[in-house]
Amino acid sequence: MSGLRIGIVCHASYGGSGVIATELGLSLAERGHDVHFIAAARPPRLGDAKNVTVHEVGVPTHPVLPSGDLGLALASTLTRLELDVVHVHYALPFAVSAALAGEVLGRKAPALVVTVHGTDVLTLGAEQAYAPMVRHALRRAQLVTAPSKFLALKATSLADVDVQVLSNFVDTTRFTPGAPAGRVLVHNSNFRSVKRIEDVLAIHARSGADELLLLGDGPERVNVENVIRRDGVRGVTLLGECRDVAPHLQRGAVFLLPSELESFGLAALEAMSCGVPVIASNVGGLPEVVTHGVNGFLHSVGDVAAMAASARTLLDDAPLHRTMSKAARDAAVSRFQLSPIVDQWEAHYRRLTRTP
Ligand code: GMT
Repeated sequence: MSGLRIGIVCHASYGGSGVIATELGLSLAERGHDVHFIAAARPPRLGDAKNVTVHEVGVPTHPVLPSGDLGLALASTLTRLELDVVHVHYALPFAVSAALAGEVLGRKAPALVVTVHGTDVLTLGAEQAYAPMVRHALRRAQLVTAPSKFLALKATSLADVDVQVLSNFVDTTRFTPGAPAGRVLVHNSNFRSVKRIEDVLAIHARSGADELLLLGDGPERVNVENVIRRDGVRGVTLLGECRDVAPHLQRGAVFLLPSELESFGLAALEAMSCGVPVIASNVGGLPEVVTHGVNGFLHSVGDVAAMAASARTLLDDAPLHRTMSKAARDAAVSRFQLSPIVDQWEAHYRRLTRTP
């Protein structure tokens, strides 16, 4: 079967949407497709992969347009690439750019696939300033997907379109169980306020853990450092952004994700694949990933006392930890493995381009 020319549009970030887009594109390239990444910069998890083409979208500025316009520059790039399929990860601004490029190209337009990921439809995309454009773009797409039932419902109510659930996934051959380094807690995020990292610190302080590994970086970093100093929180290691997070996850006994909201929680899934049970908030799509009492614990947002008590239980009760660790790994392998989910993507692209 001939390979397709597939464009993947994503944020060049360590965030979950960029990770999923990158892993999907790399898998498609391994399967013989001609994969083009279109982004503001090279997505970090691509590393030095040579079997894909990266188009870094330049955004010219001018005194009359001081911050430039990524959305328009991206749309222009898309008109030049002669793609069969363009798959955008994030509605805003990418789906809008791709819809605009499609209007320019007319009958030569590639099939448009939009995967919404979170803030793009939950908050930012629902703002009056952007909602009409997001709605228009979702309606123009041949396929709109969301990684969880929770987000699919939200996207449907925003745009009144059919949204299919196609789950996020994890490479269970790379994210494998390691040797936990003792009473170690781990958290991995883009350090935005929605992640409630102060709760992560408070859970650590009350749990009796020896160490907390903080992976990632973002706007809350300075605040986190200040709280650590102010409250004398001990045993915290700030690792910053890491391209390969698996070795750090493998050191953990428990993964913490006490977010205000998550449409899915890819960071939790990567930890589960490493056999690390998760303690998270009972919100959004997290209950579709973590099963309370089986492979982790879910508590109300902000219930630091309950989360700390669950962490202490897992640190102190070795047989329970072993059972939950195995259940976490089993869930990742049985429900979220990369290959069968990439099969589903491929089938959608083939159907939309009507190639044999
Ligand atoms: O939308 C965001 O807030 C950022 C986005 C990202 O790029 O990481 O995160 C969302 O997409 C991830 C991948 O699907 C999900 O794992 C995250 O749960 C989701 N974040 C939120 O819903 C806050």
